[in-house]
Amino acid sequence: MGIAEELSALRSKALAAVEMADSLDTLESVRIAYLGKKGSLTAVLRGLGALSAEERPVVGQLSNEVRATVEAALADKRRSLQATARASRIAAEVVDVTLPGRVRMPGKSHVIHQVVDEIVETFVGLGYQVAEGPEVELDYYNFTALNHPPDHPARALQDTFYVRDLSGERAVVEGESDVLLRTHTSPVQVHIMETQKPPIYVLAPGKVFRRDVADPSHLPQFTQIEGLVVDEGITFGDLKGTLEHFVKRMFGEDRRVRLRPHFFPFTEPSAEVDVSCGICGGEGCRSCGGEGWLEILGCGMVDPKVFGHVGIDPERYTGFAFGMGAERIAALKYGIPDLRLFIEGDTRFLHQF
Ligand code: 2NL
Repeated sequence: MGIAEELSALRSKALAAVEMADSLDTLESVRIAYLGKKGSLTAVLRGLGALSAEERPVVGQLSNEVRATVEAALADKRRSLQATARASRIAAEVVDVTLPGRVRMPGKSHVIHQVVDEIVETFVGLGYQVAEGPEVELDYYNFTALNHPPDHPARALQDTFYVRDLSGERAVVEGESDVLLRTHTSPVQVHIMETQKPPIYVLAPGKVFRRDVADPSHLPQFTQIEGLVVDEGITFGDLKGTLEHFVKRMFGEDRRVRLRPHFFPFTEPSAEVDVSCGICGGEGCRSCGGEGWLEILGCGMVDPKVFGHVGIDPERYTGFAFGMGAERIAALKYGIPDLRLFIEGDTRFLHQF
């Protein structure tokens, strides 16, 4: 076969290969195979030197035509493959505007946090400062300074979490005070009374720990909020007025407050505080167990013995204090029958608030 026949056979094969190519990658391999430096056309043209002077320009021109034809076919095919690729990409990217939107669950403040914030705002509005302190405390600040006798039942191992050191022994600081998880936030207020002079108006929210088994009305860890006022001329009437303001802000203007005598080691006199039932208004119904009243907090006038421990003159100053569980307040506010729901982390429950 002469070189001219070889060139036209090569053209047919190259055009057929271009036509067959089904992707841009295959098309590029076809180009390299026929027109590349080591391709078939170059190989055929190597025979050019053996031709006569008359044949050479003819064959040279033919080879240019073959190259131009194949290049044109390659360009056509490239455009068509690009158009196909683009069309299928667009088809794949089509947005179905009739699809329902994706449901998003943004995080939110925990209901207990919301309730704490609301209580804090009420007392900040009355001029109280907010104080926090360590969750690990000394027996002295948690019990002794608060007038708990050495044999008080709350100090028992069954009721309080005592911290152990690395050897497993009960941790003791300076050879005298046991280390424990605070059972109330009162120690925060003891620290305040040690370091600040009256007038003191302080609210102490935070986690507290008691060795209870969780049930509908008890949690081994809960959020306590205590308040303390120390000033000249503070009376039980101030305590009652303050709590009435708080209860109406928290539960509604139509709710009433009732105090029942009680005992706490750190206050004298002491009382437990009830709010009238929001369902029956005090008549007694199923939701308040027929009582008409729901217990919400404990309070009293600060025992002078507590002032003695922190160096406040009980002849000059009097004070009141109160304490409540935020989980219990939240349960009453929202009618939740089991405190454990607040700590289980079920977002179907928590996202309601
Ligand atoms: C409750 C009752 C109460 C106090 C807490 C207190 C603090 C100091 C001095 C005197 Cl520093 N008292 N706190 C007083 C009465 C009751 O809490 O039921 N808590 C969940």
